Amino acid sequence: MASNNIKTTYTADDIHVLQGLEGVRKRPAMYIGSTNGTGLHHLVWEIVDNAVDEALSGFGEKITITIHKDGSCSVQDEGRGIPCGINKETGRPALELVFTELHAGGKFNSAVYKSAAGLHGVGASVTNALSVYLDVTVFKDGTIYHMRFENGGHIVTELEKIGNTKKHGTLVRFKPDPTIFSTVEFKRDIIAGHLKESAFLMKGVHFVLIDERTGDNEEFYYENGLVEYVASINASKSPMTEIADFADVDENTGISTEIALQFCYEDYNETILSYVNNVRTKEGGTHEVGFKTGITRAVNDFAENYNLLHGKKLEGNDIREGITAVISLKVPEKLLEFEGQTKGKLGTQEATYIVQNMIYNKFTYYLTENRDMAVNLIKKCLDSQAARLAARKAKDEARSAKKAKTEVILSDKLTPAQSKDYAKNELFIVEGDSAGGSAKKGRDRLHQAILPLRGKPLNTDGMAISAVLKNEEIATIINTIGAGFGQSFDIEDIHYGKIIIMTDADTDGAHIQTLLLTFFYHYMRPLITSGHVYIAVPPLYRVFKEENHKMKQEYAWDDEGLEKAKKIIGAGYKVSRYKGLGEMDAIQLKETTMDPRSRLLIRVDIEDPLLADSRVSTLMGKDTTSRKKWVEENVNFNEIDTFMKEVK
Ligand code: 1YM
Repeated sequence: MASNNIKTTYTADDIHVLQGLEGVRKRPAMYIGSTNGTGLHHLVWEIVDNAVDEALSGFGEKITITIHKDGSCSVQDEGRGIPCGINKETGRPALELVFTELHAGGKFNSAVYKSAAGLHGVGASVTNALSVYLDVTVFKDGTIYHMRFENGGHIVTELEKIGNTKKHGTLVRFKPDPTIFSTVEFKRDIIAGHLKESAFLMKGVHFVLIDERTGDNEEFYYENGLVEYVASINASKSPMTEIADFADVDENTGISTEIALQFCYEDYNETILSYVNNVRTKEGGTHEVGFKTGITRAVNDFAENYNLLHGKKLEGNDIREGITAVISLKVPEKLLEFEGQTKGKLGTQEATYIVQNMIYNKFTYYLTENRDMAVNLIKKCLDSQAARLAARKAKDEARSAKKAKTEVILSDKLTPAQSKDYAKNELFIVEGDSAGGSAKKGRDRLHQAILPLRGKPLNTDGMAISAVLKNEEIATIINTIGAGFGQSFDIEDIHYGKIIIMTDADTDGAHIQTLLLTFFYHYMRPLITSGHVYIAVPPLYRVFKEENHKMKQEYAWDDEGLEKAKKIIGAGYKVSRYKGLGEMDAIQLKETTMDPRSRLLIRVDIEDPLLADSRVSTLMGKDTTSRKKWVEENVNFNEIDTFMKEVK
């Protein structure tokens, strides 16, 4: 090895390490989910997670993320600094292991609560493997240490001491590899959203975001954590209660629980967000089960004690109408168990009774202390129950009426599918009559139905249901989907497995998408949460050439695809750029946007209700300039929005 710390030879150990990181480069999606914008931002989360774990262990109150002009990103914390001593087992510095061994962070560190371990977290070495450079500076024990990797984790500067300091903490700067990712542009909004969520969950920790590209700085800091989280989700609703906040630590297991909740009028949805060690448990799990049981028992017992039920019992659904709750658990690593398709469901059995007992006791006390509010709440639950029973009755009657007649009357605007196999059927909601016409001709008659929209559907945000229903477009959509709306919406009754919104790739099209999504979000939320709503992505380009009287053609969805298509078609190609769906004939529309074998669909997946709600208010509020600005800045048709998952 050369004396200037630049590594020139490789040992057997290095080869072993490089094999690990090489594997990450060969199959990046296995480690970070995808190589699009979502995957790109995973690189940031891996580094931020380590800084967050350190803060969670009680070291450092400020984490700074900087997006630099050269396309790199840095994360700095004020913790103890990654250990720089030699690891006995391997003879190499712990810091080196953290950035070169897969899962090393989780394996070697001693944090009791680990944010990402056992979940999606794969470790800082993955960020290193997928970067053109990664530079680490550690401030620890009076010394500044430094190490640098390039080209997917090759050491170019061994761990070295470069100076003295009074500071302590870790600074990691890395630049994503453009040969791996389809985009290497960090999105400030996405990083800000992630940091804001972390700040809500970690009260007292400052998260600073600096965007050197624009000079914008932002700080996320919440003294009251979950309470402010609930307040921000409910910002545009009408609360019926104050925000209640409960916390407890179970001495036997070390599991700590914090819950903030609030009930609102005029909202039939329940919004329950749960987290374990600061990671969202999207599929719920034992803690959510415990929460629901505890709340149901507390309300029923209280109501019974005060003779408010007259022999009736309230169901959980009746009680939870209009609730917003954030549940945050800290579970020691040895008790962590995750289940479910995406490992987003807590399996730890102990969490059920711990959360159930905690919320039962504390919520009962809370009801007793706030008796007027409690009586109001129970009235509201009884109203919900009455409405639910009435809706059920109406539906049963409608069902038997339906059986008597053979066909339901459907709008004459709808071109229905022939099949009655609802799960396989697809409803295309299409912008404009002309595209609607092509879609009608190009569809698969058996399984695809077309509903053209004239003009824009209604902005339903904050609107009374009676007014919403008066709108013809909305009424037609409700009728066509066939499963009711609001309280009486029943996902079991939907007539289509996929509801596909097909609009032009422009600002107006984006606006129509969000108007429809707002409507679904407020009145048919399970349609979105169970993954039935999609957005069709029409191609932006057609590349073609006539050769020996035959037309050769390729479609492209983005600039990268365009270059590929040009190569495939070869010299003499022509390119046409589509401005709207109307420019495509029926065959082109079928080939590019409707045929399941070749189309590109985005599944709408609103993961973060906070983002979803703020997105809805930004877009649907009266202020049209901010709406236009938001759409222009955030809806990039050349790229897949991270709100949504790309599916074929
Ligand atoms: C900007 C990224 O990685 N901070 C960080 C990481 C570690 C520690 C402190 C740390 C952990 C422990 C002891 C411990 C990590 N250390 C390791 C390992 N920020 C960032 N700050 N001392 C320091 O848990 O015992 C992995 S992460 F494995 F080396 F201990």
